[in-house]
Amino acid sequence: MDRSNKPSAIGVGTSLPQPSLSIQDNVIEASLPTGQSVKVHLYGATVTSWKANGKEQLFVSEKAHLDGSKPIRGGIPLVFPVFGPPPQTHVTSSLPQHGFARNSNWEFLGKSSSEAPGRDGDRTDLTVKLDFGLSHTMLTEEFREAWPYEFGLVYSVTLTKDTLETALQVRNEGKQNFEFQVLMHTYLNVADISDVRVKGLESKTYIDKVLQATSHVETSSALPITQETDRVYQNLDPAVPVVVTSAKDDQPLFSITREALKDVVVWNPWIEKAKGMADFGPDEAYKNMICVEAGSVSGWQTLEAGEAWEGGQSIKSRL
Ligand code: TA6
Repeated sequence: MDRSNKPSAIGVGTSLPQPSLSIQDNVIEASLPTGQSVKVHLYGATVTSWKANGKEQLFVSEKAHLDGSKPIRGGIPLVFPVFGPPPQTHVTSSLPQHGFARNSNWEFLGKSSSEAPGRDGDRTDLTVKLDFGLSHTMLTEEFREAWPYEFGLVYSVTLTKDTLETALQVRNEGKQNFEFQVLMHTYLNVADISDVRVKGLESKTYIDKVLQATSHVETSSALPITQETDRVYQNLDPAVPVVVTSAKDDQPLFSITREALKDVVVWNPWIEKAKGMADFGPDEAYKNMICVEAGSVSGWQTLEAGEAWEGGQSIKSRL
């Protein structure tokens, strides 16, 4: 792992109380003096908790495997270098669904804190950034054989008073070009899926994986979720938020903006698929989650030897 880019701790004024950090059983937890916290499992560099306004913002299945035996069902699993079942005629063909990033052991590279101007401008708020690394030398032999490229990933999880940001840097450290897909498979926690609407998708083209991957154009300005939903919305302006709102008062629950990620997947397994996943529980939990997943999955990013790519998302909660 090229550690030259290891973040140096950015000193903040001693006037502000520092973020707290704990590392235990391969889980990194950080919290801000303003009460927000984030938890990341080194397995998959999977964010499994984001608390803000005193509430858990992410959904994690009660039956999720947290022992590294399989990808964690919930939080923010990281999808790389392929989204979905790998194409059988592609170099990723022998990788598992969604690639190897979410089922590999990452290393914690360090924490840095910084001050950001508060929303009302007259005070500074503390932020904390956690960096995680994965390189080809850290993969299992199975994964290395399945995708024989020299790469380096640095995944940054940044907690601020109002947002959670996740960003991935992909570096091609070898001599061969490679192509990849990437997605942040975010499971958002909602009180009642029947009250949820998703805005910012109107007039966008999407691939509907429930309808044999046929192409459609979104006509709804506030998409309800009333059945199994598995849609890849394509070529969105990353700066235009996708907003999860409450139907009863039209209040925003989550607002997601992206950088370099032009696709957004909306997924809810609904009743039958929820029952069919052994690690999804309780069965009724489909009512308390919606996946809104920022990604670059409609084609392939090509990275030439020595090149780097960066992309990420910023989620505002309970605005
Ligand atoms: O992002 C939606 C999706 O691709 C669905 O098709 C469903 O497969 C979901 O991901 C969960 O995939 P997983 O491999 O985590 O069971």
